[in-house]
Amino acid sequence: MPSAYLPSVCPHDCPSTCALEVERPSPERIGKLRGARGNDFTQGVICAKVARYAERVHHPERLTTPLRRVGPKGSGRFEPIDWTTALDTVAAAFVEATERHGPEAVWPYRYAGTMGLVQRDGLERLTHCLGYSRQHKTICSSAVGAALAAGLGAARGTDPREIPDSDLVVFWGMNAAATHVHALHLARQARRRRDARIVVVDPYRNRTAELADRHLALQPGSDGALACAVMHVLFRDGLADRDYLARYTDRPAELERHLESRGPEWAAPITGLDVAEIEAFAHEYGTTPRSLIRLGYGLSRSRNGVPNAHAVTCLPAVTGAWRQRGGGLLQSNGALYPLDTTLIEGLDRLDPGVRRLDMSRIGAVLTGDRRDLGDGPPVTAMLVQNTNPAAVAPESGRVRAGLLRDDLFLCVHEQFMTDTARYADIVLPATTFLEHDDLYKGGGHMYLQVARALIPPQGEARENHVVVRELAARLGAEHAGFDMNAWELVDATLRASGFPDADSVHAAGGHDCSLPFEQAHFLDGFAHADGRFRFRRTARASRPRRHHRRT
Ligand SMILES: Nc1nc2c(c(=O)[nH]1)N[C@H]1C(S)=C(S)[C@@H](COP(=O)(O)OP(=O)(O)OC[C@H]3O[C@@H](n4cnc5c(=O)[nH]c(N)nc54)[C@H](O)[C@@H]3O)O[C@H]1N2
Ligand SMILES: Nc1nc2c(c(=O)[nH]1)N[C@H]1C(S)=C(S)[C@@H](COP(=O)(O)OP(=O)(O)OC[C@H]3O[C@@H](n4cnc5c(=O)[nH]c(N)nc54)[C@H](O)[C@@H]3O)O[C@H]1N2
Ligand code: SF4
Ligand SMILES: [Mo]
Repeated sequence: MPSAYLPSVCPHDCPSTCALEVERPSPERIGKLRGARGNDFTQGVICAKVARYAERVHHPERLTTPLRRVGPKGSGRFEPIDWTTALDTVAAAFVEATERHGPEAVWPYRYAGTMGLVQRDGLERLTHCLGYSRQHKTICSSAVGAALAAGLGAARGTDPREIPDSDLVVFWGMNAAATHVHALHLARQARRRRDARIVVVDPYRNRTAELADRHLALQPGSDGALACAVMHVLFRDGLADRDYLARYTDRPAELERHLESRGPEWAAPITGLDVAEIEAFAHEYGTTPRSLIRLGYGLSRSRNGVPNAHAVTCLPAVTGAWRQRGGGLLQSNGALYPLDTTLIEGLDRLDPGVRRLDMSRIGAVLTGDRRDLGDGPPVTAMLVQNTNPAAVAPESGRVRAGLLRDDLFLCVHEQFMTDTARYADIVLPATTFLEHDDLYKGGGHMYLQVARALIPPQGEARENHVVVRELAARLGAEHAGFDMNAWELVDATLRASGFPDADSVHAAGGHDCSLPFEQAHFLDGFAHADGRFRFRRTARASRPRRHHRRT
């Protein structure tokens, strides 16, 4: 008898957030995974990595019991212990750090190993309830996020389901062939249907550039110069939509004057591109009404990522491509989901007076850099969930030096013995998304989705939410969020936010949060008080917002 396929949602930090169908050959085992055919964004497509996820879930190297370090730090020598002992040890270490240095000596550290809101963000609730050091989440998207806030006023844009109606798709700082296969899939539909052209703006000839019609291989960090030169040509050659500019933007005349001295000759030496290449691209962009920029995260990787990304977002405001179906820009649709996450994150207990440490500076923080610590205490205790900073955080030498500190207590909750887990004093085994319930926003699309556990936890693995609850109980943290299980939290969060309840969203295979065309394309105004796109970034808007969320 063929085994049934059950619904789930991919938890990876990927704009596709696929609706999945998961084969379950027996109640304990996962078989094949495929994209949900009924979902008009996923369209039955998933990446090779997740199609073979059974290999990860049932991998012989999965962590299956709590472990205690027995050798020197970083030696990788551990012995199995029971959960009660493990959690008691973590709680005792947090109490000791608090008694010695105050609660800011404890730094719960997390990122996006899972994008499920309950399992990803629940650690915030423990943090806020106990006054532990907060975390500034800078490692991925803060620069492009700030650029969207500055120009558009919100992190949202063209519905990606319009991509097949585009005549020109520009992948700008996004290697879609590897990182967002669905955007490429949709662009190829446009190519087949309408002869649409695909352009890639990327310093590197990546897989996406290989299959593009045009590849602008600019110098890293020079996107602002290219965007200025393109806009210069648009104004110069009558390709700017002056009616649109007057109606929808803040200071088009000032912008035009600013660009007078910033043409292709000016930009060529900065970007490393030929004048002719810039002219050709500017004309192609300016003469194709249905032009869509799919802006990726690549620009976020440089110090000047905010002005560069903001300059790119100015392009459709100059041509008025926002007026067109299949036109405009999409970086993230994170703002489509107006969720009240108070219960999950314990926002009602957030004290803005508690210090917030920059996650990308973990090496500096752990090696006692006063620029990060200020007058505050050192960090002497950590719980790491959903991230592997020893491998992914900048200045890895300093990160490792910090993690090796004898006076640092480190607990890592993981599915596998990662680089970071190897430095831990206590390692806790974590479930995968197929073993727990959660709620997911689609950053690159428009569906809010929920998923239920399909198999029991492997070995003694426990979900993040359970670990957070168990620690809360031991540390005396009280909050309604600790009294619910994950599904109850999902349900209560949906209800508090005015969405259908969790069972209904589950039964419907997701909830479409897309906006009508007029709103999605900002034809009713951009998301600033005056409704205008801002060419000028105000000092305030150019900084990441305090609670800016990545999606
Ligand atoms: N050199 C280099 N560094 C980079 C980048 C790069 O391209 N190159 N990219 C940067 C970017 S964009 C990002 S977003 C970061 C990403 O860096 P990380 O946040 O470290 O991302 P992941 O590797 O996706 O996830 C980290 C861990 O989470 C674990 N995990 C998954 N699900 C769960 C769960 O439910 N519970 C628990 N407890 N653990 C779970 C996984 O096993 C994995 O080891 O790296 C940044 N750093
Ligand atoms: N298979 C797979 N998919 C993933 C991930 C993964 O680890 N594996 N990670 C996920 C995560 S966390 C994220 S954030 C996304 C990121 O996915 P993308 O948005 O594609 O971002 P990156 O891969 O960081 O960089 C994209 C491209 O930007 C280019 N780039 C670098 N600097 C610049 C610049 O200054 N200007 C321009 N124009 N381009 C530049 C790089 O050469 C790269 O080809 O992918 C997600 N998808
Ligand atoms: S494409 Fe992205 S969201 Fe879809 S299955 Fe792969 S990692 Fe998950
Ligand atoms: Mo990322």
